[in-house]
Amino acid sequence: MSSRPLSSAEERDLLLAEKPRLIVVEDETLNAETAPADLDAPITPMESFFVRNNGALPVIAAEEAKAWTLTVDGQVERPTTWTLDALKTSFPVVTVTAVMECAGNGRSAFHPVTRGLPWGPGAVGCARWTGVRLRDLLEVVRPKPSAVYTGHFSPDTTTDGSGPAISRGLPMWKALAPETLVAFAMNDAPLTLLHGAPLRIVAPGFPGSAWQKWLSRIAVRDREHDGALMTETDYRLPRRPLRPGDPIDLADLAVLEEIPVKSLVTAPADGFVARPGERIEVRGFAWSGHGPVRAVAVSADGGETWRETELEPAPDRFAWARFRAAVTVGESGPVAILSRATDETRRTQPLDATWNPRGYCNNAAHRVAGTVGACAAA
Ligand SMILES: Nc1nc2c(c(=O)[nH]1)N[C@H]1C(S)=C(S)[C@@H](COP(=O)(O)O)O[C@H]1N2
Ligand SMILES: [Mo]
Repeated sequence: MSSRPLSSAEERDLLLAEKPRLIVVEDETLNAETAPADLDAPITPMESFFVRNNGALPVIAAEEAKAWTLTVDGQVERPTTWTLDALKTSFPVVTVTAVMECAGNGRSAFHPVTRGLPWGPGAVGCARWTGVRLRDLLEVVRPKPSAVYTGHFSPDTTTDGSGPAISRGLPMWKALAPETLVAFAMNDAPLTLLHGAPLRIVAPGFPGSAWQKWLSRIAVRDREHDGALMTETDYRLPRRPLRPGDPIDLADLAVLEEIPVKSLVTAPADGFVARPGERIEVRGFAWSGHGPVRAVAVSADGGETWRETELEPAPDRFAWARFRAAVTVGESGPVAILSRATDETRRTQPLDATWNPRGYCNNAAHRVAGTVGACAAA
């Protein structure tokens, strides 16, 4: 692979051209999130979709992209390499609508703060993803009985070029799930370089880290994958709650799989101003890696009282569901609006985040704060 990393200046230009409204969280490897108000559409437009790179963005020339191949090997009877065209013509092409959320989304709200990118609430989006089912490819290569996990490989490297930026995988049950894709399109357009063109994994319900971009090889493994950012504390949660400062026993950490139930208020925006007694519409989206969302409650008094919202069914199992509620604000002073979702497994968002050493999966009820005042009438 002759891809070279992009310089920071080139990365910034690319981001600005494709996504002018994103909020840059870190610009060495280009990481940028979306303001909640820009997530107020059932399908997040490309220009608003967050970007997360663990290493340097690879430059993939047009000829290289055209000649791209995907090899599936490892614990299989028939290792196979496909060209892009062969993938598109050999298997049914399917589209799923699904949320992709970075495992570190919301990390900045943990106390005490942990290492990792200080994401606010906007490292999440919901898109239409088109590709072929990973399980159709696996049917051709025929995994051996020893197969338990996949390992995914891409050409992007750490910024110092010392090794792969990330190489994650999936447990076999998820690799074989009907929603898991090797995708080449997003929102009905070819994937862009920022989102992993020519090929990426789409693993609905799993955190973004599992959605390997610039995918060139899948190795079927007889054990949990141990590639870059697959071991130690990376993308793992304690099986039992840990308090800040507790010693960490690596054996007590498990790889993140399903993302927890969560919701996001997309209107009103944080810092809103309302008139005394004004009736305002609260709306947003809710999702869960464990299955469909069943209910979303909102509070307009900082969590004292809650009411159910009107919930529209999500268009797909791992897509987000729209909620709306009308609330009447008080006569004056600060007002805090919260949303809290419950999924079909009866998992509910906590009011406070469950702390963990690397600040993953902060699914505390989302809170937006505003002010009621006569001055807002003008
Ligand atoms: N090759 C590669 N794939 C990757 C990453 C990466 O750095 N390199 N980052 C992962 C993480 S942590 C996330 S959250 C998603 C972000 O995808 P996006 O940039 O398309 O939003 O890609 C995942 N796939
Ligand atoms: Mo991520």
